[in-house]
Amino acid sequence: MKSIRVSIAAATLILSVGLIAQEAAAQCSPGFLEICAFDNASFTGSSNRLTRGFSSTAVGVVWGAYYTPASFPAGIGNDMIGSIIVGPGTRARICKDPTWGGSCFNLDEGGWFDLGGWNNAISSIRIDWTDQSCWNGSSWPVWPGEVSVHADPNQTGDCTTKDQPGIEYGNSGLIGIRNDTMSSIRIGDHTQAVLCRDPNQSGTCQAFLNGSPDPLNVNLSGTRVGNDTVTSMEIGSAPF
Ligand SMILES: [Ca+2]
Ligand SMILES: [Ca+2]
Ligand SMILES: [Ca+2]
Repeated sequence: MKSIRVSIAAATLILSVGLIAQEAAAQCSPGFLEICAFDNASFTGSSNRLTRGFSSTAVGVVWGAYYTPASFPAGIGNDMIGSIIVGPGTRARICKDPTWGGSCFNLDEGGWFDLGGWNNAISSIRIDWTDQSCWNGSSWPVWPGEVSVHADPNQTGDCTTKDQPGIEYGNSGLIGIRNDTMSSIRIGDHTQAVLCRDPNQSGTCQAFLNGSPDPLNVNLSGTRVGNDTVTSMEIGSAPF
């Protein structure tokens, strides 16, 4: 098994390859769609799993969006995490402030990350997965009932894929990218995305319908809902 250990300093990344005894003894080992977060550096101290599959929020279960420390699992507190292991097929984004604010950093699959200068700072965590990820450019698969959202035009910049039809993503925390930054989306086939400027599906809203058998790329600049305005969204089969 190959493992990649990364130390995050203020502006530097140090990578080395190989398992050491300490890593092999880590008390938490993440599976697919999971990460393990540890209180201390070097994968020690109290720990718990954060998963793409489930994360409870104030409004129910929204997958992979730990946008506030209140949604972190037991044993994981605000400004507490010292190291993280990312499971296979999984990616994560860590931010120093809640709701994807402050400095953020992307963690790739299978990595062992000592947070270094980011120790005791993390306040929001997003879990993505690799085979459905928008991180690698504009040709990733987006399936029916899924919409990827992007901070920059032409399906670039920070992004995540939303895949819970009928769930009201009522704020930017639940959507998974910083508020009022959405500039483009990619809609799965026979899928609809309703985007709104204000929280909880209010304010100016616009439905984007993809009735074709292929994913549809949309830039929000020039649309009625507009660029860098979206704060809430809902997805469903087209039309709904
Ligand atoms: Ca913080
Ligand atoms: Ca933007
Ligand atoms: Ca807004």
